Amino acid sequence: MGLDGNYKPNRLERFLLLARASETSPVVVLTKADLCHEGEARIAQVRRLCGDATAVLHGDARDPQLRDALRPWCGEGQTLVLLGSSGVGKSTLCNTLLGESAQATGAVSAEGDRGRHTTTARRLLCLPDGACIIDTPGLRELRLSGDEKLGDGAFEDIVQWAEHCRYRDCGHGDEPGCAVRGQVKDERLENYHKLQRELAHAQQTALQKRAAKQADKSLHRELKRYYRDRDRS
Ligand SMILES: Nc1nc2c(ncn2[C@@H]2O[C@H](COP(=O)(O)OP(=O)(O)O)[C@@H](O)[C@H]2O)c(=O)[nH]1
Ligand SMILES: [Mg+2]
Ligand SMILES: [Zn+2]
Repeated sequence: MGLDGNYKPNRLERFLLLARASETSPVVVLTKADLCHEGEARIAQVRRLCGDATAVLHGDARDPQLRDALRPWCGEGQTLVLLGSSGVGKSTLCNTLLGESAQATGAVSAEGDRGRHTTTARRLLCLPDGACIIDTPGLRELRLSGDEKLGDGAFEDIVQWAEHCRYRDCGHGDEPGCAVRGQVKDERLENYHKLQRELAHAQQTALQKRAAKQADKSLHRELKRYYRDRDRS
């Protein structure tokens, strides 16, 4: 994620959930540190959000220092996949890790638009220290598959606080004795609820979705009949 205009903690929470559910170890790389004045505060926010188990690195994607910082993940037998919005510097980071310009970046060259090469497909590259890296085109959307666990990604703190709520099934809405509400920022709690709804939907089987849709339809028919009869009388 970029520390510039791309910065959005909600998106990161979603990415972390997906990474954990796929049993990969996420490493957060915050790029464009050179372009952001609020860098320090944002980095601290991301660290809090990720917890101690997830490495958070930051810097200029073109800077070899970032390659040194990523060295523990770049050895023989390791495979890396770059995930992030378009333009955050994935291909740039790839080049930095390669130490040569093997993957085109989005910089517009002197030839104008014809010189513009951005990533349109996934590419598997080999890094000097032996790891493989997959550069991907930016993701416009990331939908949960249903296998994710909310407590297993970016929301461990919420799950822990929830144990102190008065009610076991507390929804952390306006229930009395909720231990989560006072501890977690509103925006984060909202995103948690949003992802929770999305997850519940993704976990429905195709059959359940169809049944829910049928129930909606028949309710709709009932209503129509009701209004028609009422208007007649
Ligand atoms: N200033 C600055 N520019 C960056 C950084 N990372 C990437 N860029 C620039 O951002 C543009 C998009 O980078 P690119 O690697 O193609 O992004 P991708 O779509 O994620 O692969 C290019 O012009 C890069 O030179 C960074 O950390 N700092
Ligand atoms: Mg790219
Ligand atoms: Zn609660």
